[in-house]
Amino acid sequence: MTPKYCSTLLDCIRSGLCRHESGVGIYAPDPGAYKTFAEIFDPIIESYHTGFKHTDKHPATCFGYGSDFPNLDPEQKFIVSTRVRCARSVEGFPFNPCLTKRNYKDLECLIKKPLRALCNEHAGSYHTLGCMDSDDIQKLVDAGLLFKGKNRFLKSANALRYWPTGRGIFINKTCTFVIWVNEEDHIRVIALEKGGDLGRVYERMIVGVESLAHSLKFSRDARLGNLTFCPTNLGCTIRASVHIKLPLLASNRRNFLELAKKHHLQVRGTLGEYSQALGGIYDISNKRRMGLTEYEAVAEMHKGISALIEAECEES
Ligand code: ADP
Ligand code: CIR
Repeated sequence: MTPKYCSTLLDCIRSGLCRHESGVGIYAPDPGAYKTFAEIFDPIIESYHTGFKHTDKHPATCFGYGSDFPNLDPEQKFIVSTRVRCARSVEGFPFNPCLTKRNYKDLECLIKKPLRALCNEHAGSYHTLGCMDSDDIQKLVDAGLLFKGKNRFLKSANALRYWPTGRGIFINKTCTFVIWVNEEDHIRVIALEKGGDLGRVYERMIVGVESLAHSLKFSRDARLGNLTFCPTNLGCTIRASVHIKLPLLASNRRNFLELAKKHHLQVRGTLGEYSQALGGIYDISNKRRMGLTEYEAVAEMHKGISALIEAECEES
């Protein structure tokens, strides 16, 4: 039987109430909240994921092949680095605000097991946040590999309880594949590297998440797809991003954002959401994740970034 967590509407909207600068301002404290409070979640989902109606059903998983996506910037003129991530929740566990200290420890233990089986370029080591040196933590955060501990939106959503219990990071030997454990979601699978080889990065992420799926059962809803804490990450959960410099295009911010929007792209600052574009480097990614497969989400990003680069070239 599915456990009942008795989350309230207040539990869902706490972050938006506390943080008026929120772009979304709502989280699901447990998977059931998406159904219990569908009246408030569904219009937000439809708006964020552009047109995914309450009558729509998210498609089955389809990763396709990374080799379909040629390098976005073979001459290395615009793209600093490329990153693709997806999120997974472990079936049978609620999301952050409802997790007990015991749950965090059990989840970490469960997730750590399949990490030992990762091999070849994915092989690496797991580090429990609570056992890490603060200098090492800072170095990983600065390198964009580790989550920033004190995210104000997560704090106000009651999602940082018992920190750092159960939180941690797996890193491969070349720092091109990492897994975050128990930050915003139970699991974030991330592949990244310098340059614009989106296909290669995407393939690395696929192999990683498929390896975990051999031993872990993930939470999935017939209509919403993969279940995540934040409604913006539901569905295929993919965020494929580039750190990119487009100085001419970005000099007219309105046109730049309009073109990004036309291609369903989201523009963030260099250090993530709500940060600044340091040295003119933007984080640009696909925005929507529902109603389209993993493959289609990455294809949308590939097409959009190609269009931005083309527009930048036309300006010169
Ligand atoms: P997410 O929701 O995907 O976890 P965030 O905006 O919180 O994204 O960013 C997480 C981290 O990933 C940040 O440190 C950010 O700088 C880094 N990051 C995002 N995209 C890229 C990229 N294309 N190349 C390198 N680092 C990236
Ligand atoms: C907010 O409401 O702004 C934060 N909770 C972050 C929401 C996720 N942002 C996004 O665009 N993917």
